Amino acid sequence: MTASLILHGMSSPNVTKVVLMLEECELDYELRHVALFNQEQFTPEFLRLNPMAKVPVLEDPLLPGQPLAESGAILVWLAEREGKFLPAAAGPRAETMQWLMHQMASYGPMLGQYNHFTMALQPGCEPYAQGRYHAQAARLYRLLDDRLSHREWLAGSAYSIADMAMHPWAFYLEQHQFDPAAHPALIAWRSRIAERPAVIRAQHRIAEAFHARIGATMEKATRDDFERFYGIEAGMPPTKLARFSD
Ligand SMILES: N[C@@H](CCC(=O)N[C@@H](CS)C(=O)NCC(=O)O)C(=O)O
Repeated sequence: MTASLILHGMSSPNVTKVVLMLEECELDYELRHVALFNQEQFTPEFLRLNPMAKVPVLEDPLLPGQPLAESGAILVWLAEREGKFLPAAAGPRAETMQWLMHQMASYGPMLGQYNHFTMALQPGCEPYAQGRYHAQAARLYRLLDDRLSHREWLAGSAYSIADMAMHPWAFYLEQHQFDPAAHPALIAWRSRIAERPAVIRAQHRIAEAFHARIGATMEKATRDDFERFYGIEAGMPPTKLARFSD
C-alpha cells in the first residue's frame, strides 16, 4: 500500500519536529532518506522538490504538485489540515505562532550555528564566533527555562506545534555544555513530551528509516562532502574541522 504523505529528510531536529506532528495526527506517511553527506539535496530531482536544497520537504496529495519545505510552514499546514495542535481562539493562536516563529528564527539558527562553531570546528579556532554563539545559546536556554517555570506548555493551555518545533532542539542543552540542573523547568517539559506515545513512535520511525542509512553515508563521506555539507566553499581560508585531525 502506498503511504499518502511522503516526508523527505534525515534525523535532524527540523525533520524530527514534523515526524512528531505526523505521529500526533496519526497520519499515514512514508519517510524517505535524503543523504545530505552524499549531497543528494543538490540533485536535480531533489531541487525540483525544494530549490533551497534543504530537508524537510513534505509531499501531500492535498497539495498536488506543491511540495512543501520549511519545517514551521509544514507544521502550520498540518495543524490547519487536521484542525489540531494550533488553537482556534485568536489569543492562544497568536501566542503559539509567536513561539513557533521564535523557534524558527532564533533557536534553530542560533543553536545550529553553535553546533558549527563548537562541534564541527576544532576548539579555539574562532573565539569570537564560539563566544558569540555560546552567549546566544545561554540566553535562549535561560528564556526557555524561565518561560516553562510557571507553565506546562510553551503557548496556550495545551501541547502545540510550538512545543513540537522546540522539543528536538532542546536536546542540545547538554551537548552544548549547559548544566541541566540549572534548567529544571526545561528538563521537566522535555521529559513530559518525551513520554508521549506519539513521540516514542516518532523516535522508532526515525531510527528505522534513517539511522543505519545516515551511518553508512557518513562513513563513506569524504572531506569534500563534509565541506560542502558545512557550506565551506572553494577559496575560503582553510578550516580545521573537528572530524579531521589536521
Ligand atoms: N529553516 C529550515 C532549515 C532546514 C535545514 O537547515 N535543513 C538542514 C538539515 S536540518 C539541511 O537540509 N541541510 C542541508 C544543506 O544545507 O545542504 C527548516 O526549518 O526547514
